[in-house]
Amino acid sequence: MSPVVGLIMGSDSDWPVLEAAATALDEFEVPYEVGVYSAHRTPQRMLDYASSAAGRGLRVIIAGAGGAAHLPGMVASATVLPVIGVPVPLKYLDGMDSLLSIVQMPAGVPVATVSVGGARNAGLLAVRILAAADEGLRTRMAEFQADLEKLVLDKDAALRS
Ligand code: RP5
Repeated sequence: MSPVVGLIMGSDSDWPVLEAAATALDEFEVPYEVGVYSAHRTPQRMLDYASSAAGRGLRVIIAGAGGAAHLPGMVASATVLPVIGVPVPLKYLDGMDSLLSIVQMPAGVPVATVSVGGARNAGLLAVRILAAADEGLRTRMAEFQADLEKLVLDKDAALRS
């Protein structure tokens, strides 16, 4: 199946964090593509990717980057697709630099920012965005949420017993 989610990152060093988004997409059998597109090191390649994404059939882009994390915002500026930004924590500043670089977008150019290192939620949010127009995915998301609830209730029961 052709990919509907673009899962991109500023460096291959971001992959250990971004992999959790891929796992979430796999769980819902959502086809995606993966790639490294650096806002600073390969700016034209990044812009080409963003501007061609919708035409190639992508429907959501997940973009992760760390430090001066300009990738999600720059991609959002060059596509009409929803962009989910994942702040990748690096060695210094505990990911605060990544978070603030991604979350503080100017009005008119939205990026849906998840928590620092929150790639799993980025994958799940991409599924929800797709599910808005896909009843099958909506059903599976409802089942996923029911499973989450059951997990908590089971733990609660175990604690009380
Ligand atoms: C950012 O610079 C990347 O997203 C990565 O988080 C960070 C460091 O990249 P490398 O020096 O590990 O390639 O653009």
